[in-house]
Amino acid sequence: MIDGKHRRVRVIDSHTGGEPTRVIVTGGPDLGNGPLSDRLQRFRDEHDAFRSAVVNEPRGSDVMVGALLCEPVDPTCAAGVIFFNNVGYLGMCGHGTIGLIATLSFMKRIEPGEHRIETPVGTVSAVLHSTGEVTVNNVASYRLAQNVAVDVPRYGKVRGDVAWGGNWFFLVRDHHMELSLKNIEELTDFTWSIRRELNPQGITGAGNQEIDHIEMFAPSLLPSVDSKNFVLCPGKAYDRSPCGTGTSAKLACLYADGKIREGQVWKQESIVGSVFECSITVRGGKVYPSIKGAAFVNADAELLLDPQDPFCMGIRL
Ligand code: PYC
Repeated sequence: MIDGKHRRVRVIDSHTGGEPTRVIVTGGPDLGNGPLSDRLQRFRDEHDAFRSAVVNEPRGSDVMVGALLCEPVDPTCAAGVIFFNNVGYLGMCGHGTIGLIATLSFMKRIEPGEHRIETPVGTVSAVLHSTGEVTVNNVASYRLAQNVAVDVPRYGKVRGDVAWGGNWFFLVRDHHMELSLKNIEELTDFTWSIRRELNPQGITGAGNQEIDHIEMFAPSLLPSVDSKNFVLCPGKAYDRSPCGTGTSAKLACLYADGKIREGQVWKQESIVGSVFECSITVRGGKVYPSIKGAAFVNADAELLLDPQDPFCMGIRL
């Protein structure tokens, strides 16, 4: 909606385990009604400034993940969604899907039960529980390469697995760092240094796709929680949640190593102490992770885009 001076964009903000999601309810770009992957391409090619306006400073922050609510192609789906961040677009987003479902419930568009959601990388389903928690049944996840070595300046050879969980991840195999908030700068420097070396050293996801998320693990100190992680996102912000797609990639690796069986619960703690409860099902030889967490709506607002504002479309990175 445009009021003469401002373009108005209705957003609903939430956070999932500390990681924010900003759902664009109205006022977003018209991307047509083709498949979500085509609409993502159009978003990227024709409306990238809108992405920056919503999630970058001064309205947003490096950690904000945007979610453009779309009409689904398949009428049996509750919604379509395109996720984006401070530097680009995400195939899928686990914490963001939990945030989206909590938002649709807040808007009274859905009731507890199972809902299908279209994303650019395929249709996922999500169960809204009567407690308000959400279980996301993610896309098939898999390990592409095991024990890959990358030479990292100042750190030497680092080994890890390359896996898909809806985004591409490099899962660091061994390190000697403590995963705690007081070490954020060191953890960011280490993982960013790895990230910068992957492409130049020919380490990519399938079809040469860039690996844009780096993940580290350590034992959790919380009772009955299996693991704690640190996840570096594409724009150098770290995920405050345990990262739904990153945990999916981890589950695929655990299954490939025979360390988790179908139905077994795996609890993943984030660097800020939030926890996702996860499991896998195996169908047709493929691993399908389920990620359970909770999101809290914390704003229902209108963004005002003033064409006279020199930073109207955000400070672009
Ligand atoms: O939860 O999948 C996720 C995610 C990806 C990037 C930030 N969160």
